[in-house]
Amino acid sequence: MKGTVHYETRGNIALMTVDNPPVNPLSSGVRQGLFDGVQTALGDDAIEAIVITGAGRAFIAGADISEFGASASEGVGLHEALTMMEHSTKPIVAAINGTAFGGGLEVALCCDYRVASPGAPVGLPEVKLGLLPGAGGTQRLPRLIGAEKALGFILSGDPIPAPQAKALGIVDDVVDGDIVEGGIAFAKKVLAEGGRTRKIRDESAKVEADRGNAQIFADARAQAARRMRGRFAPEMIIQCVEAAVNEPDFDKGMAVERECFAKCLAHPQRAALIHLFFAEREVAKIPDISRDTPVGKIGSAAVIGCGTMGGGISMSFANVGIPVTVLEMNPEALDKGLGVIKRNYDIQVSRGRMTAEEVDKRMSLLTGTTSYEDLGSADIIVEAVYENLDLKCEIFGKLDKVAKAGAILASNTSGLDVDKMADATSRPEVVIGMHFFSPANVMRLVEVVRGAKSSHQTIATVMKLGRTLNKISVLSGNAPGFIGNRMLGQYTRQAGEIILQGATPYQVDSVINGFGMPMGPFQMNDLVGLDLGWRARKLAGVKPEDVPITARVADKLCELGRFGQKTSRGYYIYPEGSRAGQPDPEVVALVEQTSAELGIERHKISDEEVLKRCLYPLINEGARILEDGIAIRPCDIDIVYINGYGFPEVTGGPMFWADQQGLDTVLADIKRFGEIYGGDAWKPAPLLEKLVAEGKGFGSLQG
Ligand code: 3H9
Repeated sequence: MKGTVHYETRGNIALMTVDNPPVNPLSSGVRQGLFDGVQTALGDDAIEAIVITGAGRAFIAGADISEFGASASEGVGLHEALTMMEHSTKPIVAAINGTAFGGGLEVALCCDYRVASPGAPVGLPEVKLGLLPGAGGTQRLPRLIGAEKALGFILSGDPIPAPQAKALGIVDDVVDGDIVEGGIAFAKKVLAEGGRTRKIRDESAKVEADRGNAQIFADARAQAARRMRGRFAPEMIIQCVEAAVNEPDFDKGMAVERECFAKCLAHPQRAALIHLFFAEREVAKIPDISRDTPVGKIGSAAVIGCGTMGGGISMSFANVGIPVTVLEMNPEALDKGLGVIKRNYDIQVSRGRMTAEEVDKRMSLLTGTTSYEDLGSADIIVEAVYENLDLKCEIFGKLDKVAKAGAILASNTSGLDVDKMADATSRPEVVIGMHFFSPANVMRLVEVVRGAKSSHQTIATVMKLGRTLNKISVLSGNAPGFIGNRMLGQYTRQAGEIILQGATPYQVDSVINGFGMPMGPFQMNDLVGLDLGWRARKLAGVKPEDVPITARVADKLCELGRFGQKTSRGYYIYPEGSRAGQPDPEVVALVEQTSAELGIERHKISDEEVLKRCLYPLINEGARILEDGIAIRPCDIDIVYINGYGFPEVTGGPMFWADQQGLDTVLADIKRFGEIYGGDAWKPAPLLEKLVAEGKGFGSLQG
């Protein structure tokens, strides 16, 4: 059995300490320990009250998530343990020493009283895992604090600190100092006042006051539709709280909760979101780099370039209190770049997300310079100039001359060869790629690109730095496009082909939006700017007949001055000040004309085909990326695609989604499209064929 609960007596008090490192989830041994401990205390006449606390940094982090979807677990169930507690005739005090999440808070709600350390966060984050509080939380919390507050708390899934939980009525007291002593003192006070138990299940005043108030639930549904579009769990949560309010019999409400919990448990979103929970933690683990590899301290940073990317990266450092020196080519560019940063912060102030003082503090961490000599004291220097390998190599040569010994030299490249940059220095072991995503101060993903000679310490330091910057770092091998952009290339090429063969850009985008991605490929092109590729082709002297056919429409739009959002016209028309584009019949005519020029006969393409043709090449390329060792595990690809490219969270990422579709059906479609359309995208990756032949999925490669 996993985990345990220590039982000891302190005079007339039984002290039970949950012990299941590192965060005390409710694994089999903990459930059994809770059941046995309360039973023992009830059978011991010398014991008058019980205190339950947690060992280490958590009280209880919730149910053991790794058990969901697994085969039936051993020992007593959580409900049995909670029933034992709830029927205790001796008062139980939860002494919440640290994190009390999900089932952990529900254990506390089964206790008669709750006291907490000031720093202990409490929350019901189940909704984030596609679940609902299924150990009575949806029934007990409304009885304790009323339906409206309970719904807000459960639907947000966000934890709150103990003092706020006290103000809401979730905990009875916040205790400074030793929480176990505080819990025991509270228990003694209860005993001194007559030893009354207090069962939340028997309290009905709050839910009776809410009974018949349909508005509470209408508001909750409207909020869920706005903030959690397409999610299954919120509606289940609302139905449970409705039952708590409208069903006077507590046990009948519990039955509704059980039914709704089972539906969530069986839903593919639950499996996907729990996959993501573990994946986010897994990507931090690098098989050949031990967890105790020493990491360097990053107390200061420098960023080369203060354009869109450089500015966002500089903000990311300043946001977490790391001073950063920003280098630009001349004072005008520097002023412009710093001005944009200030304006971005001011927008946050106008939206009430930041105070003017905080802006001043962050701006004071930014120092502008035009001299490389000023970068000598930085612990890390991030180069963020535009994508040109020669220029980047030249910059790395300069950095080699000024950077202090041990400083990390990173390139914010989206796909160029990091080893070439390392070769431009005398210290390739400290050179690494840090591919931020735009806007860099907002987007969570950083692809950390491992050069052939990047040292373990450099990699470990930069992976950790990502976490410090409140981002998620995924390690990629050094190959063109790394993980994300290599896959994106296949996706955008398909989208380009599909419109020439018969779909419109608007059909493609709408199918991708319907799948849950915030932007389709053409909306994304309009945002990024169609002129980037067009200009690059012109500079390189590419002849019109040599332009890839999938770029022909974009180039024609550029010839018309339609560069995308920046010119209010691209694939879409953007009315003054709007980012929501409107379809344009002229663009459809242009696409049709291009098909005719290329001799491509247009035909109707179904939405289903559009979706498969956009997404399956991602999976096929993902398999190749795994074969090539560019991504460590399938889940690394899932994290990249969700956090960098807007793949919907509820799918678990492209590789997890592929497993859920069935790799055999994915492969069959890839082969079918290959017969019809040909091309590299439809040559099945050997790994995909191997997995299908073995009857396995990408999940089998997780290790
Ligand atoms: C629930 O309770 C359902 C009930 O309502 C109904 C039941 C019927 N289970 O995050 P960390 C592992 S649903 C199993 O790096 P931190 C984690 O994988 C649950 N394992 O630490 C990692 O393993 P490894 C509702 C868990 O300090 C290690 O512990 N509860 C669980 O940054 C350390 O985790 C939640 O959703 C778990 N519940 O953050 C809480 N939790 O070292 C989920 C963690 O091998 N957990 N692990 O990679 C968290 O939010 C954070 O882990 C926490 C600690 C804030 C607790």
